[in-house]
Amino acid sequence: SELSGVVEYRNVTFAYPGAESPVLSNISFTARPGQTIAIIGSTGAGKTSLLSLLPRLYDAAEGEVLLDGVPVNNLDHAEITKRVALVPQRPYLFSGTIEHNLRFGKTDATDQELWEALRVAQGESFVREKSKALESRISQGGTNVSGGQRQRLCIARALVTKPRVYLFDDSFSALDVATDARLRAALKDTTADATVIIVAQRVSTITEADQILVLDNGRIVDRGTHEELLETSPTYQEIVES
Ligand code: DGT
Ligand code: MG
Repeated sequence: SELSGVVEYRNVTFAYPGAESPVLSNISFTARPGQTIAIIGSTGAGKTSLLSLLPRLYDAAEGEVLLDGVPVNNLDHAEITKRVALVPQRPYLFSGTIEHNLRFGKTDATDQELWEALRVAQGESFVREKSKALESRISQGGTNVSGGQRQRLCIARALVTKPRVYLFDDSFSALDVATDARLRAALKDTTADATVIIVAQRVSTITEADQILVLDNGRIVDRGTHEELLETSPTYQEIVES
């Protein structure tokens, strides 16, 4: 339905298979359609691990991750990927054309839908500038596009699927500050009714989030808006100043 896309983590604790200690402890939060939830924290804090549990790259041993009230462990990958798009921290492209890469999650997308996704992802001009545009080939591993271009193509690929939930894992870090700002402004319109969870390095990327979760050593140590955290969270203040 129009209102779907509610994500809830309920007392989630997670250890990687074979590892002794958990990388996430007692994580609880809710993200609703129309909201942007940001996750910030130092390297190794557990941000990527946290995101990976929703599309079931891993399953949490304790607690529950729910999508529209249903534990994801009761959903298969097809049901989850219909509603959830993850833009991974290390975005990957397939060898093939740009078009093939953008249609990966929705093979029947029209060219118009691809261009619209590229417009939002700030990828329209560099694709248009290529002589074969959408039919340009991506070499294996995507080595003939820059890191920032690769990120934008992967964001566009997620947009093409029109998911209810977007997970952006540090997806804006390879972009210059101006492109980052333009992209987020365009995304704000396109994803207005969706649930957005953003992992970010730069505080400027997330100042407008409805809620920021400060992750430290696998735990949510503080939460609030940017203004609230500036007042209350020494960990957040440290990140802002770094
Ligand atoms: P980042 O991307 O460098 O800012 O760091 P985070 O916050 O995304 O951290 P994350 O979730 O990648 O890693 C958290 C901890 O989990 C860290 O101690 C490394 C460990 N870890 C990450 N991926 C794996 C994995 O696939 N297997 C095992 N055993 N440990 C992992
Ligand atoms: Mg990470």
